[in-house]
Amino acid sequence: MNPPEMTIAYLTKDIITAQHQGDKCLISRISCILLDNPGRSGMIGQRTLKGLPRTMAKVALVNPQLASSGWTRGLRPRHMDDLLPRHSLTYLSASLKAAGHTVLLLDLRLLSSWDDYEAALERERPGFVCVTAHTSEMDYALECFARAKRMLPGCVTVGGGIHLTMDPEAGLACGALDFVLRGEGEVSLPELVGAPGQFPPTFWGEPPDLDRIPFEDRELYPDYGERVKFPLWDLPTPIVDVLTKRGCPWKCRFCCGPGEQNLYTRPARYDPEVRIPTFRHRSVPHVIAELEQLHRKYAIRGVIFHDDQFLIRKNWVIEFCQALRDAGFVERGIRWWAASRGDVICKFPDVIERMRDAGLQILSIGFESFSDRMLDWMKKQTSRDQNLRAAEICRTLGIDIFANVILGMPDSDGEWHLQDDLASLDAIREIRPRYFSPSFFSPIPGSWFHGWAKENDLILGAEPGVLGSRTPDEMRVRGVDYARLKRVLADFKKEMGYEAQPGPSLVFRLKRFWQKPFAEKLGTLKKKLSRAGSFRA
Ligand code: B12
Ligand code: SF4
Repeated sequence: MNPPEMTIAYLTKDIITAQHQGDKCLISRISCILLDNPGRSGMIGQRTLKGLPRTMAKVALVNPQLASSGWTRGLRPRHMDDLLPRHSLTYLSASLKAAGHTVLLLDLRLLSSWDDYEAALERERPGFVCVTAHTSEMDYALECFARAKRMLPGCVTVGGGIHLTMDPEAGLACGALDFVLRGEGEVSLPELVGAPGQFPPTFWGEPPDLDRIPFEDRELYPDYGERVKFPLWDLPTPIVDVLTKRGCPWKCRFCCGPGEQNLYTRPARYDPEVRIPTFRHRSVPHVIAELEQLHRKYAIRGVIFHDDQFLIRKNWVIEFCQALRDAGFVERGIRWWAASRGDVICKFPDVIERMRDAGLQILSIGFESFSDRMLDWMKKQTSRDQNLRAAEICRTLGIDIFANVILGMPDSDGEWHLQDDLASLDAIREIRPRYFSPSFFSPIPGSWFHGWAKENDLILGAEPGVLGSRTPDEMRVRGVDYARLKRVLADFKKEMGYEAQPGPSLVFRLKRFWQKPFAEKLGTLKKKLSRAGSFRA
């Protein structure tokens, strides 16, 4: 046997033994080796993955993220929405590659126009065009399917993600979409790509064991090593964002949480037609193994744990903090960001302290409101008092607060009361969080409020780009004086010094400019000067 064949033989033997003995960590380590050696993964994938793919295909994974970003914005990111790789696609890519398929990324943020998208399809001629979609991006996702079918009539189109999971018809009705995979895709998408004839137009993906799927294929974004250097908040760079679990057990009425409980589900044992939530954690060693790999590859110093809620199971968090220490991350000064809630912080201040000791620097808190009446109406299951105490706990522990507040929400009588928003801003004035993230209420499809607002005819226009997002700029429901609210918010931000948009620092931008090849530098300079009106080519 020559050395590469030997590696395959050993890996095959090891993976079978590991599967036999249920050794999840070994399987995930082997998955990493497979990802690091894509040439090998196809062969092993074919022999070991469940569902044995029959046809190897070229699969285009499409991110239609133009609603929160824009054409080419991913090339020179100014904001998190321009910057971060899409987890759904990096996870799906890893599983497709492990099954032997070839993957191609079409992220609209990295392209310049629809012509560019079509040219890439024409050039690459993928057999499958798979598009992910949040609500806010649905129009762009439909356009991606339509153009793919027009350019390559023989290609198979597949849609997935939260919006299509909640409403597959919204996609199928366009006539350019062949399959909607509802729920999670790591197990079932490679199977569909291997044998599309065996699947109906709409079906549920099999929820994966999170410790048995390969780590995210971050190199799907060829410049990932550069992306991690982008500064976010005050975390030390390089920064990666990582997920440790799927799902959230709370049911806040403004949130698409019930939609997520639809997304991360499995069939009930008593009736396979009924879907029930499967809230799942990755094991601590599995997350640590991924962090170690990221540290080896990118020398990471900052981590964003992008779970909806970081502290759900206390014992998991305690074990995780200890594991970070044991693995040397605390010693190396790795600092991190995570999200939590007022009630949870009050209930477990000791765990928050352990998190701080293990490197937690910024805690994003979903305060949402400081009016008990509004918190009850939102079914947030927290109180004004808990929110204030949670802030105090963080202040005492020296943890920076990232404060989330919803403004412009009508009360149960359908009326909006400015005093509720003023009460929230007063509390923020008192807390003085390091970061302030206000949003304007949106009855986002999938949330309880969407049904309520529709019933009460409160929705102002239903464009997915507007309803699917919460940025504090759009008019979304009747009865809110948005002009006044915007003025109040602008004055408040100015008074508190929050008005500057978080973006890359001047030093970072200069450094990035300096690293460019000479011709590109010249092009950028010309563009800047012509924008300023002082340059004529
Ligand atoms: C992390 C995160 C972000 C990050 C994104 C980081 C990144 N690198 O991708 C940031 C902070 C940038 C972000 C921004 C926003 N977000 Co966000 N975000 C999340 C969060 C917490 C996790 C998403 C995630 O990565 N999950 C893990 C991956 C693996 O799961 P997944 O995306 O569901 O993908 C799986 C399946 O859906 C399926 N699948 C997905 N796509 C496809 C495609 C095909 C073809 C197939 C077959 C399968 C498939 O397979 C995947 C693997 O199993 C979710 C909540 C949640 N728990 O899902 C909210 C969530 C997705 N965000 C939401 C919102 C509203 C936003 C914003 C619009 C907020 C705003 N500014 O107003 C923006 C804009 C987002 C956009 N692109 O349009 C909503 C979306 C609701 C909706 N109906 O659309 C969610 C559900 C939160 C909520 N509960 O309300 N977000
Ligand atoms: S707002 Fe946060 S805690 Fe509430 S359901 Fe959504 S993700 Fe869960």
